Amino acid sequence: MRPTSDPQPPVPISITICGDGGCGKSSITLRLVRSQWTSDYDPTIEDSYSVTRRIDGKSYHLSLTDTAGQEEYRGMWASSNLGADAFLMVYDITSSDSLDALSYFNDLIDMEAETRIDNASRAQKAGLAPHGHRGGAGSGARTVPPVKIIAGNKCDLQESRQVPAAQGLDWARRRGCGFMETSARLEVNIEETFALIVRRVVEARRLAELGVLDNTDMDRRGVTKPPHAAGQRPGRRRPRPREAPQARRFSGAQDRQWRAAWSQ
Ligand SMILES: Nc1nc2c(ncn2[C@@H]2O[C@H](COP(=O)(O)OP(=O)(O)OP(=O)(O)O)[C@@H](O)[C@H]2O)c(=O)[nH]1
Ligand SMILES: [Mg+2]
Repeated sequence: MRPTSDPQPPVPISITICGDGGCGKSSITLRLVRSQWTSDYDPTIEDSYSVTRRIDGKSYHLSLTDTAGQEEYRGMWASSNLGADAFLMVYDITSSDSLDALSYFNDLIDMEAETRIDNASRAQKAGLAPHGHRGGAGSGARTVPPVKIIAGNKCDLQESRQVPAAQGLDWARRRGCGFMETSARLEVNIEETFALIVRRVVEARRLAELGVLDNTDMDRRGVTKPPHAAGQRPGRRRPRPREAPQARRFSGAQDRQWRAAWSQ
């Protein structure tokens, strides 16, 4: 019997998609999962999807959680959402407020990253193997820092743009995030954004396997690095999440020309 071309089961990766109401989280997700587009807006409470993709010769099983952006549904934002391997933080390039709203999620994710680094450090001291995505040895606590990618969505609406690409990129870099501009409507950088996420998760896991907990290169490459990793002592200094932003509603999509999408 000939061996099958890909005997390995797909590598699981979990991704939480977050951001302000109406910025396009569901539209990006449905583009990826079902190649679907609608200009209707139906606010999400929480939806889960899974999809398999082949990237760099390997299969990945992506479990996606599309979360609520509208404030009235944010109570549903379960702590389990914070257990993801990666976070896609979406804003709308036609709304500066939607970029500001990402600070709330970024603070939550950085707290989670801090916890994972503490777990990894404890596991290392106890001589346990790093884990966090395959149910490895030890206490079961997650130890691989989460990957953060920012998507400036609706880049087809150039005439209504409020956030220049350079501003989005700068915001992302300052917080150790990767950056892409996307359009769910015109299907710009959708696959590319998820491929970037997969590559960064693979890299984060590789570094964790090597026992790299505190690495400036990790930060530059868009892997979350909480404050104390820069050399300050941890001291459990947890940033207080800012107040959740006001819920906003968007009308349907308007057709606009888009120029070249920006990615780093
Ligand atoms: N022009 C344009 N419109 C978009 C794009 N992505 C989403 N929209 C529109 O923006 C509106 C909101 O999109 P959703 O995907 O539902 O937004 P959401 O972030 O999931 O919103 P919540 O579930 O409330 O958090 C809808 O009318 C979409 O059609 C895009 O890339 N371009
Ligand atoms: Mg939604």
